[in-house]
Amino acid sequence: MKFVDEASIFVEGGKGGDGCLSFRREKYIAFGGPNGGDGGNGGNVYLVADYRVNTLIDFRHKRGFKAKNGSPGSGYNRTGASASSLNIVVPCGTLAFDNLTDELIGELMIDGQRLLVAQGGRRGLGNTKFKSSTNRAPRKFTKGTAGDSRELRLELKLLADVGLLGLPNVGKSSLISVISDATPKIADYPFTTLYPSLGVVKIDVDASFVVADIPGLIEGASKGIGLGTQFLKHLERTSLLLHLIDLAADQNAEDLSLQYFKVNQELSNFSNELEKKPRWIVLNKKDLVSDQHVENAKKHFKNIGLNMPIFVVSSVNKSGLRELKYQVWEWLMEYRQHREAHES
Ligand SMILES: Nc1nc2c(ncn2[C@@H]2O[C@H](COP(=O)(O)OP(=O)(O)OP(=O)(O)O)[C@@H](O)[C@H]2O)c(=O)[nH]1
Ligand SMILES: [Mg+2]
Repeated sequence: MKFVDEASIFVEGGKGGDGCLSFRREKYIAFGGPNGGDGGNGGNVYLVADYRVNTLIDFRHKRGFKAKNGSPGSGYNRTGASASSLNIVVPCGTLAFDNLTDELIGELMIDGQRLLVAQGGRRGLGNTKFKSSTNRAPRKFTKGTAGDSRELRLELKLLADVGLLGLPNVGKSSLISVISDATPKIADYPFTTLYPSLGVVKIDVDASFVVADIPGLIEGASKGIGLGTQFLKHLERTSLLLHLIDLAADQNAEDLSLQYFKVNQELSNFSNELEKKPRWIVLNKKDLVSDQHVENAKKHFKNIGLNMPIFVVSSVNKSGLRELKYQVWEWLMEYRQHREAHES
């Protein structure tokens, strides 16, 4: 299964409406002057960022986008209507390139941001516009011009604050489904998630953060085993990683850290920078194991010297989620303040 984080589409602005050639024809007026109106402008094509869209997958089915043409001008100096713009919705974090020249046309990072990708054609002028003192009955008018057209390559880098990481089946999608508005597929088999997706975690009316759920990693992923590590690039811009461990997968607390080390190895093969990113351990599926097992697991993770905060949750009976959400939020606020202070 190919991971869709790239799409190529064809965009074309609408044609400008033609100007009109027309003269006044009225009884008893021998030489009614020109009255041909201008055409209307062709529609522009824009890309518009929308945080509710997560992938470029829809562009596999629809590739061509053409804005409407401007209407032609008509007699009695009537101007043709300009065509409305065509808005193509893309996820936040989309980069748009000209496919022929490879030039970066622009990036759409913020919800609602718009990028002009094909200008509509210009209106043609009616013959009225060519009237002058020396030519009172011009037969000249112009046609509307064609709209710009080009092939775009869209690339998506998800813009998430927090990335979920872990072996398949540990409960990444379950976690994002109970802390955010995301509704991913969840099932009791590996590789349920085939594409990264985003969820918005609401803390308050104007306080929220974005979490990315990605497919599970297995040993050898950096060599292409399983779904590979290609989607790890979507975690590059996150600030914090939550590394999920399935408490119920091993009877022995010592074996649980293998889940950590396997994924960590793939991460470090992929990128040093990603491996060094702040990371917290989230022990999931607490409802399936004894309190003793949880205690042993916590102790074990502390003993091996990872020096990371450890959280214990259950996505099924929703325990530990509130604390996790608020701690992440507080950490992010501090991190952002720190970064802003650094940048200014
Ligand atoms: N009992 C229990 N089951 C859980 C919990 N979290 C997840 N599960 C179950 O574990 C299985 C895998 O969950 P997913 O959320 O699909 O796991 P994932 O990590 O997204 O898996 P991939 O997408 O394949 O990498 C499902 O059957 C879930 O119902 C939990 O806290 N408790
Ligand atoms: Mg999943």
